Amino acid sequence: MTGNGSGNDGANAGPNDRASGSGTGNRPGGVGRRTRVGAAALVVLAAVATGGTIALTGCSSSSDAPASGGPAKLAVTGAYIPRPLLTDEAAAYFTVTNSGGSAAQLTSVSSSLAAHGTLHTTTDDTMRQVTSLTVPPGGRLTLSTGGDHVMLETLTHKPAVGDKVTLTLHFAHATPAAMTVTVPVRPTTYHPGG
Ligand SMILES: [Cu+2]
Repeated sequence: MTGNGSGNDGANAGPNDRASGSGTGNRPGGVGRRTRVGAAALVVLAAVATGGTIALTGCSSSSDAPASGGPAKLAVTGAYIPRPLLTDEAAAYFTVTNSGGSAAQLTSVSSSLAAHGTLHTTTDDTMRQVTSLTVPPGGRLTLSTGGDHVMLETLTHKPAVGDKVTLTLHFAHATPAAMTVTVPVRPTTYHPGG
């Protein structure tokens, strides 16, 4: 930019505008009332124009977000406890199905049969305690012999085949957060469907 005079318009207009606005102080009351009516009419027109704009905006902003992320919806099936050979611990197996849209975690299991329960995975025939097991959305968590399982420790008594044992499963990211199931004690060598 070189100072060739084209930027002078704004600088010259400022003082003139301020001078022309100085005569508004001595307006009679009647004129003021007429001015308010005119202003009200302008407000109505503005509202109509604005309303049309809002309606158009509303139509164009509709979106079809994917229906993912619904809550986890869990069901427990096929639970059983093989009759333990030892008196101090037993295993528990079951399947948790998740028909919802979000993952949930099995975080602990408590039982009328044991002082406490722990969650284990099995890798290369080695059990490892874990703090949670995931139930994937639209999928299932299967606890079975040689795989993921619950260990019930410090048994209150040694159960017999045919006994019923209460298990309460505690979940994170699921409603309800706990589910109680009645579980049969099966023969030690029992396998589901076999
Ligand atoms: Cu174990």
